[in-house]
Amino acid sequence: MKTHKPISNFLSDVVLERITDPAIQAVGEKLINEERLTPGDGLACFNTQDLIGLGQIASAVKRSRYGDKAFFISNHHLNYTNVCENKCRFCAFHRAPGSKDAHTYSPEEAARLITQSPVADLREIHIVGGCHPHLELDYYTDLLKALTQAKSTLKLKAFTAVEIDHIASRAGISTIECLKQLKEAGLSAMPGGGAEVFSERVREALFPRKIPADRWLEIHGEAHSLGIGTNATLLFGHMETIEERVQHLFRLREQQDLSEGFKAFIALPFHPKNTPLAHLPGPTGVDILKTIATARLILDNFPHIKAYWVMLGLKLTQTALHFGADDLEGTIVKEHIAHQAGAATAPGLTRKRLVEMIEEAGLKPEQRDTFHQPIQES
Ligand code: V47
Repeated sequence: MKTHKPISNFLSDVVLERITDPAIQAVGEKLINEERLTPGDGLACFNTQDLIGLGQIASAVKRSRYGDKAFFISNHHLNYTNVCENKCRFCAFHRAPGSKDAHTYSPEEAARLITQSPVADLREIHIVGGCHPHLELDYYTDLLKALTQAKSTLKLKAFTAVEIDHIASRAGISTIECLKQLKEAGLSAMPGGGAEVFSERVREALFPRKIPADRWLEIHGEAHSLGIGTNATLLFGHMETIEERVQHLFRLREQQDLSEGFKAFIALPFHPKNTPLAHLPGPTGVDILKTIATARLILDNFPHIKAYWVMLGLKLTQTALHFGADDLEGTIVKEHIAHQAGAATAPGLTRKRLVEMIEEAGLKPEQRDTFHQPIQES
Protein backbone atom coordinates (compact mmCIF):
# COMPACT_ATOMS: atom_id res chain seq x y z
CA MET A 1 0.00 0.00 0.00
CA LYS A 2 1.39 3.40 -1.02
CA THR A 3 1.83 5.72 1.96
CA HIS A 4 3.63 8.64 0.41
CA LYS A 5 2.45 11.89 -1.22
CA PRO A 6 2.94 12.52 -4.96
CA ILE A 7 6.56 13.37 -5.71
CA SER A 8 5.35 16.24 -7.92
CA ASN A 9 4.37 18.07 -4.68
CA PHE A 10 8.07 18.20 -3.83
CA LEU A 11 9.71 18.37 -7.27
CA SER A 12 8.40 21.31 -9.25
CA ASP A 13 8.87 21.95 -12.98
CA VAL A 14 11.09 24.89 -12.01
CA VAL A 15 13.49 22.60 -10.14
CA LEU A 16 13.43 20.04 -12.96
CA GLU A 17 14.23 22.71 -15.55
CA ARG A 18 17.29 23.77 -13.54
CA ILE A 19 18.77 20.28 -13.67
CA THR A 20 21.66 20.46 -16.12
CA ASP A 21 21.92 16.77 -17.08
CA PRO A 22 19.08 15.67 -19.44
CA ALA A 23 19.43 12.06 -18.21
CA ILE A 24 18.77 13.17 -14.61
CA GLN A 25 15.91 15.39 -15.76
CA ALA A 26 14.41 12.30 -17.43
CA VAL A 27 14.81 10.38 -14.12
CA GLY A 28 12.89 13.16 -12.34
CA GLU A 29 10.13 13.08 -14.96
CA LYS A 30 9.80 9.30 -14.66
CA LEU A 31 9.42 9.56 -10.89
CA ILE A 32 6.80 12.27 -11.21
CA ASN A 33 4.92 9.93 -13.58
CA GLU A 34 5.35 7.11 -11.02
CA GLU A 35 7.41 5.03 -13.44
CA ARG A 36 10.07 2.71 -12.08
CA LEU A 37 13.70 3.39 -12.93
CA THR A 38 15.68 1.07 -15.21
CA PRO A 39 19.31 -0.04 -14.79
CA GLY A 40 20.16 2.56 -17.46
CA ASP A 41 18.67 5.26 -15.22
CA GLY A 42 20.74 3.93 -12.32
CA LEU A 43 23.93 4.23 -14.38
CA ALA A 44 22.93 7.77 -15.38
CA CYS A 45 22.60 8.69 -11.68
CA PHE A 46 26.11 7.43 -10.92
CA ASN A 47 27.64 8.97 -14.03
CA THR A 48 26.08 12.41 -13.75
CA GLN A 49 28.09 15.57 -13.06
CA ASP A 50 24.93 17.17 -11.66
CA LEU A 51 25.26 16.00 -8.08
CA ILE A 52 22.93 18.71 -6.82
CA GLY A 53 20.23 17.84 -9.38
CA LEU A 54 20.42 14.17 -8.38
CA GLY A 55 20.29 15.13 -4.70
CA GLN A 56 17.25 17.35 -5.22
CA ILE A 57 15.33 14.48 -6.80
CA ALA A 58 16.35 12.02 -4.07
CA SER A 59 15.47 14.58 -1.41
CA ALA A 60 12.05 15.13 -3.03
CA VAL A 61 11.40 11.38 -2.84
CA LYS A 62 12.47 11.36 0.82
CA ARG A 63 10.26 14.37 1.65
CA SER A 64 7.27 12.83 -0.16
CA ARG A 65 7.47 10.00 2.37
CA TYR A 66 8.65 11.63 5.57
CA GLY A 67 8.54 15.41 5.13
CA ASP A 68 11.13 17.11 7.36
CA LYS A 69 11.55 14.14 9.71
CA ALA A 70 14.76 12.20 10.21
CA PHE A 71 14.79 9.05 12.32
CA PHE A 72 17.21 7.59 14.85
CA ILE A 73 17.24 4.80 17.43
CA SER A 74 18.71 4.36 20.91
CA ASN A 75 20.65 1.16 20.40
CA HIS A 76 23.77 -0.72 21.44
CA HIS A 77 25.98 -2.60 18.96
CA LEU A 78 27.24 -5.89 20.36
CA ASN A 79 29.89 -7.94 18.55
CA TYR A 80 29.66 -11.23 20.46
CA THR A 81 32.74 -12.62 18.69
CA ASN A 82 35.37 -11.38 16.27
CA VAL A 83 36.48 -14.92 15.45
CA CYS A 84 35.65 -15.68 11.84
CA GLU A 85 36.71 -18.34 9.38
CA ASN A 86 35.76 -16.37 6.25
CA LYS A 87 38.86 -14.13 6.14
CA CYS A 88 37.32 -11.53 3.81
CA ARG A 89 39.95 -9.25 2.27
CA PHE A 90 38.02 -6.03 2.99
CA CYS A 91 37.63 -6.80 6.71
CA ALA A 92 39.88 -5.55 9.54
CA PHE A 93 37.63 -6.94 12.28
CA HIS A 94 38.04 -10.74 12.02
CA ARG A 95 40.54 -12.72 14.07
CA ALA A 96 41.73 -16.33 13.83
CA PRO A 97 40.60 -18.65 16.63
CA GLY A 98 43.13 -18.50 19.50
CA SER A 99 44.70 -15.21 18.37
CA LYS A 100 45.62 -12.92 21.27
CA ASP A 101 42.98 -10.27 20.56
CA ALA A 102 40.20 -12.72 19.66
CA HIS A 103 37.11 -12.49 21.85
CA THR A 104 33.89 -14.45 22.30
CA TYR A 105 31.46 -13.35 24.99
CA SER A 106 29.53 -15.95 26.90
CA PRO A 107 25.76 -15.25 26.97
CA GLU A 108 26.20 -14.11 30.60
CA GLU A 109 29.02 -11.70 29.72
CA ALA A 110 26.97 -10.27 26.85
CA ALA A 111 23.95 -9.80 29.14
CA ARG A 112 26.16 -8.06 31.74
CA LEU A 113 27.48 -5.65 29.09
CA ILE A 114 23.92 -4.75 28.15
CA THR A 115 22.73 -4.22 31.71
CA GLN A 116 25.69 -1.82 32.07
CA SER A 117 24.88 0.01 28.81
CA PRO A 118 25.21 3.79 29.16
CA VAL A 119 22.15 4.30 26.90
CA ALA A 120 19.36 5.25 29.30
CA ASP A 121 16.44 4.63 26.96
CA LEU A 122 17.89 1.60 25.19
CA ARG A 123 15.46 0.00 22.68
CA GLU A 124 17.50 -2.34 20.52
CA ILE A 125 20.62 -4.46 20.49
CA HIS A 126 22.30 -4.86 17.10
CA ILE A 127 24.10 -8.19 17.36
CA VAL A 128 26.72 -9.22 14.80
CA GLY A 129 29.78 -11.45 15.00
CA GLY A 130 31.93 -13.66 12.79
CA CYS A 131 31.49 -17.20 11.49
CA HIS A 132 33.00 -18.89 14.54
CA PRO A 133 34.16 -22.44 13.79
CA HIS A 134 33.14 -23.91 17.17
CA LEU A 135 29.96 -22.23 18.46
CA GLU A 136 26.81 -24.37 18.34
CA LEU A 137 23.16 -23.42 17.77
CA ASP A 138 22.55 -23.54 21.55
CA TYR A 139 25.08 -20.74 22.04
CA TYR A 140 23.08 -18.41 19.76
CA THR A 141 19.70 -19.25 21.30
CA ASP A 142 21.19 -18.90 24.80
CA LEU A 143 22.66 -15.53 23.83
CA LEU A 144 19.28 -14.23 22.65
CA LYS A 145 17.54 -15.60 25.75
CA ALA A 146 20.14 -14.11 28.12
CA LEU A 147 19.81 -10.68 26.48
CA THR A 148 16.01 -10.82 26.61
CA GLN A 149 16.20 -11.80 30.27
CA ALA A 150 18.60 -8.93 30.98
CA LYS A 151 16.10 -6.37 29.64
CA SER A 152 12.78 -7.69 28.42
CA THR A 153 11.77 -4.44 26.66
CA LEU A 154 14.69 -4.70 24.25
CA LYS A 155 14.31 -5.81 20.65
CA LEU A 156 17.10 -7.98 19.24
CA LYS A 157 18.22 -7.26 15.66
CA ALA A 158 20.61 -10.13 15.28
CA PHE A 159 22.82 -12.12 12.90
CA THR A 160 23.49 -11.44 9.23
CA ALA A 161 22.36 -13.93 6.58
CA VAL A 162 26.00 -15.07 6.48
CA GLU A 163 25.88 -16.00 10.17
CA ILE A 164 22.46 -17.66 9.76
CA ASP A 165 23.83 -19.85 6.95
CA HIS A 166 26.86 -20.73 9.11
CA ILE A 167 24.82 -21.51 12.25
CA ALA A 168 22.36 -23.67 10.27
CA SER A 169 25.04 -25.63 8.44
CA ARG A 170 26.92 -26.35 11.68
CA ALA A 171 23.66 -27.53 13.25
CA GLY A 172 22.76 -29.61 10.19
CA ILE A 173 19.38 -27.92 9.79
CA SER A 174 17.83 -25.74 7.10
CA THR A 175 18.19 -21.97 7.37
CA ILE A 176 14.42 -21.55 7.70
CA GLU A 177 14.37 -24.01 10.62
CA CYS A 178 17.33 -22.13 12.14
CA LEU A 179 15.49 -18.81 11.78
CA LYS A 180 12.39 -20.32 13.42
CA GLN A 181 14.44 -21.46 16.42
CA LEU A 182 16.22 -18.09 16.71
CA LYS A 183 12.89 -16.26 16.47
CA GLU A 184 11.51 -18.48 19.22
CA ALA A 185 14.56 -17.53 21.35
CA GLY A 186 13.98 -13.78 20.89
CA LEU A 187 15.22 -12.64 17.48
CA SER A 188 13.04 -9.74 16.26
CA ALA A 189 14.82 -8.51 13.14
CA MET A 190 17.98 -9.07 11.10
CA PRO A 191 20.67 -6.55 10.17
CA GLY A 192 21.70 -6.04 6.56
CA GLY A 193 25.39 -6.87 6.71
CA GLY A 194 27.24 -9.52 4.75
CA ALA A 195 25.68 -8.65 1.38
CA GLU A 196 28.88 -6.84 0.29
CA VAL A 197 28.33 -6.50 -3.47
CA PHE A 198 26.33 -9.06 -5.43
CA SER A 199 29.01 -9.79 -8.01
CA GLU A 200 30.54 -13.21 -8.44
CA ARG A 201 33.66 -11.54 -9.87
CA VAL A 202 34.17 -9.46 -6.69
CA ARG A 203 33.19 -12.36 -4.41
CA GLU A 204 35.87 -14.58 -5.92
CA ALA A 205 38.48 -11.84 -5.49
CA LEU A 206 37.59 -10.52 -2.02
CA PHE A 207 35.32 -12.90 -0.11
CA PRO A 208 35.32 -16.35 -1.75
CA ARG A 209 34.33 -18.19 1.45
CA LYS A 210 31.21 -16.11 1.99
CA ILE A 211 27.78 -17.17 0.74
CA PRO A 212 26.93 -15.95 -2.78
CA ALA A 213 24.27 -13.38 -3.62
CA ASP A 214 21.48 -15.89 -4.35
CA ARG A 215 21.88 -17.48 -0.93
CA TRP A 216 22.01 -14.11 0.91
CA LEU A 217 18.79 -13.06 -0.84
CA GLU A 218 17.13 -16.44 -0.26
CA ILE A 219 17.78 -16.28 3.50
CA HIS A 220 16.33 -12.76 3.69
CA GLY A 221 13.29 -14.02 1.75
CA GLU A 222 12.92 -16.84 4.30
CA ALA A 223 13.15 -14.38 7.19
CA HIS A 224 10.48 -12.22 5.54
CA SER A 225 8.21 -15.27 5.17
CA LEU A 226 8.46 -15.74 8.96
CA GLY A 227 7.60 -12.09 9.64
CA ILE A 228 11.18 -11.15 10.51
CA GLY A 229 11.97 -7.71 9.06
CA THR A 230 15.49 -7.29 7.71
CA ASN A 231 17.85 -4.66 6.32
CA ALA A 232 20.16 -4.70 3.32
CA THR A 233 23.58 -3.19 2.65
CA LEU A 234 26.02 -2.50 -0.18
CA LEU A 235 29.75 -2.34 0.57
CA PHE A 236 31.12 0.01 -2.09
CA GLY A 237 34.22 1.91 -3.13
CA HIS A 238 36.72 -0.97 -3.43
CA MET A 239 37.01 -2.90 -6.71
CA GLU A 240 33.38 -3.07 -7.83
CA THR A 241 32.22 -1.31 -10.99
CA ILE A 242 29.34 1.13 -11.18
CA GLU A 243 27.43 -1.50 -13.21
CA GLU A 244 27.88 -3.98 -10.33
CA ARG A 245 26.53 -1.43 -7.83
CA VAL A 246 23.47 -0.86 -10.04
CA GLN A 247 22.93 -4.63 -10.44
CA HIS A 248 23.16 -5.01 -6.65
CA LEU A 249 20.44 -2.40 -6.11
CA PHE A 250 18.19 -4.02 -8.72
CA ARG A 251 18.58 -7.47 -7.16
CA LEU A 252 17.50 -5.97 -3.83
CA ARG A 253 14.51 -4.29 -5.48
CA GLU A 254 13.50 -7.58 -7.15
CA GLN A 255 13.76 -9.49 -3.86
CA GLN A 256 11.68 -6.84 -2.11
CA ASP A 257 9.00 -7.11 -4.84
CA LEU A 258 8.80 -10.81 -3.95
CA SER A 259 9.09 -10.89 -0.17
CA GLU A 260 8.43 -7.31 1.03
CA GLY A 261 10.27 -7.60 4.35
CA PHE A 262 13.19 -5.22 3.86
CA LYS A 263 12.90 -2.20 6.15
CA ALA A 264 16.06 -0.22 5.40
CA PHE A 265 19.00 -0.01 3.04
CA ILE A 266 22.44 1.11 4.21
CA ALA A 267 25.26 2.07 1.83
CA LEU A 268 28.59 1.17 3.49
CA PRO A 269 31.59 3.13 2.14
CA PHE A 270 34.71 0.96 2.15
CA HIS A 271 37.26 1.77 4.87
CA PRO A 272 40.65 0.35 3.80
CA LYS A 273 42.91 0.69 6.88
CA ASN A 274 44.34 -2.53 8.39
CA THR A 275 42.96 -4.62 5.51
CA PRO A 276 44.84 -6.27 2.62
CA LEU A 277 43.32 -3.47 0.49
CA ALA A 278 44.94 -0.69 2.53
CA HIS A 279 46.44 0.79 -0.66
CA LEU A 280 42.94 1.77 -1.91
CA PRO A 281 41.65 5.26 -1.12
CA GLY A 282 38.01 4.41 -0.31
CA PRO A 283 35.15 6.33 -1.92
CA THR A 284 34.98 10.14 -2.08
CA GLY A 285 32.27 12.23 -0.44
CA VAL A 286 30.68 12.86 -3.84
CA ASP A 287 30.59 9.12 -4.56
CA ILE A 288 29.01 8.43 -1.17
CA LEU A 289 26.27 11.02 -1.75
CA LYS A 290 25.61 9.73 -5.27
CA THR A 291 25.33 6.16 -3.97
CA ILE A 292 22.85 7.12 -1.25
CA ALA A 293 20.77 9.27 -3.62
CA THR A 294 20.74 6.60 -6.34
CA ALA A 295 19.73 3.92 -3.81
CA ARG A 296 16.82 6.14 -2.71
CA LEU A 297 15.64 6.37 -6.33
CA ILE A 298 16.09 2.74 -7.40
CA LEU A 299 14.84 1.19 -4.15
CA ASP A 300 11.33 2.60 -4.52
CA ASN A 301 9.95 -0.35 -2.50
CA PHE A 302 12.31 0.11 0.50
CA PRO A 303 10.79 2.22 3.27
CA HIS A 304 14.03 3.61 4.73
CA ILE A 305 17.50 4.67 3.61
CA LYS A 306 20.04 4.98 6.42
CA ALA A 307 22.99 7.36 6.50
CA TYR A 308 25.28 5.38 8.80
CA TRP A 309 27.08 8.13 10.73
CA VAL A 310 29.85 5.78 11.88
CA MET A 311 31.13 5.29 8.33
CA LEU A 312 30.11 8.65 6.80
CA GLY A 313 31.32 11.04 9.49
CA LEU A 314 28.88 13.45 11.10
CA LYS A 315 29.00 16.24 8.53
CA LEU A 316 28.50 14.00 5.50
CA THR A 317 25.70 12.23 7.39
CA GLN A 318 23.92 15.57 7.85
CA THR A 319 24.39 16.29 4.13
CA ALA A 320 23.12 12.80 3.21
CA LEU A 321 19.83 13.64 4.97
CA HIS A 322 19.33 16.09 2.07
CA PHE A 323 20.32 13.46 -0.52
CA GLY A 324 17.57 10.92 0.11
CA ALA A 325 18.50 9.40 3.49
CA ASP A 326 15.95 9.57 6.30
CA ASP A 327 17.60 7.65 9.18
CA LEU A 328 20.92 7.95 11.05
CA GLU A 329 21.10 4.50 12.72
CA GLY A 330 21.78 4.89 16.41
CA THR A 331 23.63 5.61 19.60
CA ILE A 332 25.68 2.38 19.06
CA VAL A 333 27.96 2.82 22.15
CA LYS A 334 31.06 1.10 20.76
CA GLU A 335 31.49 0.23 17.10
CA HIS A 336 34.35 -2.06 16.03
CA ILE A 337 34.01 -3.15 12.38
CA ALA A 338 34.47 0.29 10.78
CA HIS A 339 36.74 1.65 13.49
CA GLN A 340 39.24 -1.17 13.13
CA ALA A 341 39.28 -0.31 9.42
CA GLY A 342 40.08 3.34 10.12
CA ALA A 343 36.75 5.12 10.74
CA ALA A 344 37.56 8.42 12.47
CA THR A 345 34.17 8.92 14.13
CA ALA A 346 33.44 8.56 17.86
CA PRO A 347 32.79 4.98 19.03
CA GLY A 348 29.18 5.95 19.85
CA LEU A 349 26.98 9.05 20.17
CA THR A 350 24.53 10.14 22.83
CA ARG A 351 20.84 10.49 22.05
CA LYS A 352 21.25 14.22 22.68
CA ARG A 353 23.96 14.49 20.01
CA LEU A 354 21.88 12.55 17.45
CA VAL A 355 18.96 14.93 18.07
CA GLU A 356 21.27 17.95 17.72
CA MET A 357 22.77 16.59 14.50
CA ILE A 358 19.34 16.26 12.92
CA GLU A 359 18.28 19.71 14.12
CA GLU A 360 21.53 21.25 12.87
CA ALA A 361 20.65 19.78 9.46
CA GLY A 362 17.34 21.69 9.60
CA LEU A 363 15.21 18.57 10.13
CA LYS A 364 12.89 17.20 12.82
CA PRO A 365 14.27 14.30 14.87
CA GLU A 366 11.99 11.36 15.47
CA GLN A 367 13.05 8.51 17.71
CA ARG A 368 11.98 5.12 16.37
CA ASP A 369 11.97 1.51 17.48
CA THR A 370 13.43 -1.51 15.63
CA PHE A 371 10.27 -1.75 13.51
CA HIS A 372 10.52 1.94 12.56
CA GLN A 373 7.55 2.88 14.71
CA PRO A 374 7.77 6.29 16.44
CA ILE A 375 8.56 6.39 20.15
CA GLN A 376 7.01 9.17 22.19
CA GLU A 377 9.50 10.83 24.54
CA SER A 378 8.63 9.98 28.15
O1 V47 B 1 28.76 -6.86 7.16
C1 V47 B 1 33.24 -4.85 6.84
C2 V47 B 1 30.87 -4.12 6.25
C3 V47 B 1 29.15 -4.54 7.67
C4 V47 B 1 34.32 -3.09 6.22
O2 V47 B 1 21.36 -3.45 9.30
C5 V47 B 1 32.95 -2.84 6.05
O3 V47 B 1 20.82 -1.78 10.56
C6 V47 B 1 33.40 -0.71 5.30
O4 V47 B 1 26.13 -4.16 8.15
N1 V47 B 1 34.73 -0.91 5.41
C7 V47 B 1 28.71 -4.29 9.12
N2 V47 B 1 32.49 -1.67 5.59
C8 V47 B 1 27.89 -3.04 9.25
C9 V47 B 1 26.45 -3.26 8.91
C10 V47 B 1 25.40 -2.41 9.52
C11 V47 B 1 25.74 -1.27 10.20
C12 V47 B 1 24.73 -0.49 10.79
C13 V47 B 1 23.40 -0.86 10.70
C14 V47 B 1 23.08 -2.03 10.01
C15 V47 B 1 21.66 -2.45 9.94
C16 V47 B 1 24.07 -2.80 9.40
O5 V47 B 1 30.23 -3.66 7.40
C17 V47 B 1 29.72 -5.87 7.34
C18 V47 B 1 30.43 -5.56 6.05
O6 V47 B 1 29.54 -5.58 4.98
N3 V47 B 1 32.33 -3.97 6.40
N4 V47 B 1 34.47 -4.33 6.73
C19 V47 B 1 35.24 -2.07 5.87
N5 V47 B 1 36.56 -2.27 5.96
